[in-house]
Amino acid sequence: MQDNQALIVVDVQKDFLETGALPVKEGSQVVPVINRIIPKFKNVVFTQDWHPEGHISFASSHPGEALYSMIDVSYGQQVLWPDHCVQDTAGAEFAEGLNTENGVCFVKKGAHPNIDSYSAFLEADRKTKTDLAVWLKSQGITEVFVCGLATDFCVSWTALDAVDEGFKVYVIEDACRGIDVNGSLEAARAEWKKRGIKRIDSSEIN
Ligand code: VGL
Ligand code: ZN
Repeated sequence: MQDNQALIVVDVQKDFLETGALPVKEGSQVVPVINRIIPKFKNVVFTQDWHPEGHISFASSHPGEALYSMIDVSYGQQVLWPDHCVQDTAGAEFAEGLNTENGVCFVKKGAHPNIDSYSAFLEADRKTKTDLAVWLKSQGITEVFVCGLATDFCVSWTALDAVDEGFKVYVIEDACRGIDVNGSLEAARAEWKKRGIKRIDSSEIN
C-alpha cells in the first residue's frame, strides 16, 4: 500500500468475540485476516470501545428496558447493549493474538458516561470530535481502509464519518463481522453505496 493510505482496525476486543459480553458471530475470525494485512500498511490505527461503568448504552443503566431494545436519549436513538468494554477490564482488551505492535495511533472512544460513540471520528452527539481526522491528515493520509467489529455499528459509523472528513474510504469486508439487529447490516451497506464507500476483499490489498 502507499504512504497516503491508512488501515483503521475497529474494536477488535475480547468483549466482541464469540465468548464476549457482546458477542459478534464469528468475531474471532477477523483476527488472522487483519494480522495478514497489517504489515502491508505503514500507518495502522487501532480503536477501542472504552466505556465507564454505568454507561448510557448499557441496558443495565435503564431498569425495565430490554436488552437490544431502542430508547430515546438526548442525541437520538440508542440501542441498549449488554455491559461491554468497561475501561480497564479484560473484556476491553484487544483480542488474543491481534498484532497491535506496530500501531501508530490508538483511539479510545465511548468514554463519556452520557454519550455513546460508535465512530472513531465523532461521538453519537455528532459534535464531539476525536483527534483522529486531524492526526491522519497531519500524516498525509487521504485514503482509509476500515475493518474490525462490528460491521454494522462501529465499522460503518467510522467509515461514514471518514467520508465526511474527506477521505476516500474502503471497507474490507472479510476482515469485518456484524451484529445485525433490525436489518442494521443491510442498512449500513445501502448507506455505504450512497456515500461512495467501496467494499473490498482483503485479497485485493497488496
Ligand atoms: C459496538 C455496539 C456497542 C461496536 C460498540 O464496536 O460495533 N457495537 N458498542
Ligand atoms: Zn460500546
